[in-house]
Formats: sequence, C-alpha cells, structure tokens
Amino acid sequence: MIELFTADTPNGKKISIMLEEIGYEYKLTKIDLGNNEQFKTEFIKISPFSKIPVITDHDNNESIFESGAILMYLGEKSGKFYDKQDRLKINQWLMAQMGTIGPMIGQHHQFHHYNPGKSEFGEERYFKIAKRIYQELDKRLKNSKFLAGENYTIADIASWPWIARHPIHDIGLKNYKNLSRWYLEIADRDAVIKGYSSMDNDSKIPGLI
Ligand SMILES: N[C@@H](CCC(=O)N[C@@H](CS)C(=O)NCC(=O)O)C(=O)O
Repeated sequence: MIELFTADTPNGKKISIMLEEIGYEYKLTKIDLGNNEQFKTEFIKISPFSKIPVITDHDNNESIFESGAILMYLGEKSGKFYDKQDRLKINQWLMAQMGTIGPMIGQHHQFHHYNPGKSEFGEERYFKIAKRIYQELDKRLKNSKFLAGENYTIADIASWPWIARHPIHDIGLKNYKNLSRWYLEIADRDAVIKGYSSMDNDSKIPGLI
C-alpha cells in the first residue's frame, strides 16, 4: 500500500492522478501547508525541503520525495506510462516540467494571481515566461500526440495539473489549439477526473477559456 502525503496543489495532483492511473490502493495523508505542517520534524525526515508530495511505499518501507522521482518510481514499479524504449524522450519532457514548466508557472501564480501589485518586474517577467511555455507546449503538441511521443506518459501526468490551473493564468488556453486538444483529451480520462478531486470531492476540472 502506498501512503501519499499531499495537499490540494498541482504537484500533489500529479501523484494522485498517477496512483489512480496505475490502479494502486493508496492512503491520502493531508499535510496542511497553511498551518505549516510541512515543517514538522517527522515530515522533514521524509521530505528534506519540507515540500509535498511524498510517498511511503509500505511494501518496502521506502519513502520518496520530489514529484518527478515519485512518478519515475511508480512508473517503474507498475510498468505503466514509463516505457523503457521511450525513456530518453520521457525523461526530457519530465525534466522540462520539473525544471521549467512547474517552477516558472508557479512564479506566475505568485506574482500575477496571489500577490498582484507587489512587483511590476515579477509580474511582467513571469507572465512572459508562462506565455512562452504555453507557446512551446503548443508547438510540441502540434507534431506529437503527447509530450514524449505517441503515448500518454508520466511527462503528461506531471505537466497536465499545471495547465489545469489555466483560469488563473489569464493566457487564454483556448487560443492554443494543440495544447487545448491535449488538455481536453487528458481531462476526459477517468483516472484523471478521480485523481484531480482526490483532496476535494467537489473540485471540477476547468473547461477551456
Ligand atoms: N520540486 C518539488 C516541488 C514541490 C512543491 O513546491 N510543493 C509545494 C506545494 S505545490 C509545497 O510543499 N510548498 C510548501 C512550502 O514550500 O512550504 C516537487 O515537484 O515535488
């Protein structure tokens, strides 16, 4: 059994979606970030930087932090969405998510949505970078069904929850035809619908705007 330490955020949703996709039994343990539970000594033992998500695999007592590493672990363990022959491509798009898509769109959330008016420089900088990410993903998905090629993989599972926050990006997802096609196709998967709302049964995947 897998225990998922998480919160209702894009990085947390990556893992609940993956666990639903591979059909594993899992237990959710909520870490209340607003109440600083991520800084508790017990949690830091399994998450050195005090971040969710983390999993503990109770089959072997192994704990894994960093969402990309967790997706690789679950992909290898289940034999799903992380095909050996496609790994060079999958790893590149997964690392692009971990190093660019997530951190940069995360900054756009901070400056544009949560703290507007505090830094014109920050707002402009990350708006521009977030738009560029939409453009580059759209370009990639014009020639490729999914990010790493013909198959849905952990690279898509890592990236999709970030695009699912598009209503607060104010970039206009619907104007990016290929990214919209990819977004809607993934949004329609049963496991994605379940994994998306695992922390809050009422939350609904946003449609195109
Ligand atoms: N690179 C990490 C980032 C995780 C991350 O930023 N988690 C945020 C929530 S989405 C968090 O735990 N923030 C709490 C804090 O920084 O105090 C991963 O992908 O797992």
